[in-house]
This record gives sequence, C-alpha cells and structure tokens, in this order.
Amino acid sequence: MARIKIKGMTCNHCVMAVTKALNEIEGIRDVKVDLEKGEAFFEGKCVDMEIVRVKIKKAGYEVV
Ligand SMILES: [Cu+2]
Repeated sequence: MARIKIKGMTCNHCVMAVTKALNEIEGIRDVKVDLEKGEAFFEGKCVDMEIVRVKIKKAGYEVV
C-alpha cells in the first residue's frame, strides 16, 4: 500500500476529486482518502509517483 500526503483538501468534494484523479491512473486501485489527515492510500504496482504528482496537481491539489 502506498500513502501520500496531499495539501489543499478541505471538504468531501475535494476527497471525491482526489479519489477520482487517483482512480484514473493506470495500475492504481483501492483508493482511500483521509480528509482529516490529508492523506491518500492506494494499492498499485509500478506506479510512477511523478504521474501521481502531476495528476493531483491537475485536480487542484498538491502532493507534499
Ligand atoms: Cu473541497
């Protein structure tokens, strides 16, 4: 399981947006987002973290 810290999530809409963005990345599954902690978890093999970073950025948030 991978865990990333995300800056900028403030409500459930943000959680949905981040979840959707992560789910759109090939190889990522079982996405869970913790709004309070500002963290996202997912399963996935050979996931390029740079792709994750860019995808999150495009959704309007930032991987920290
Ligand atoms: Cu929000």
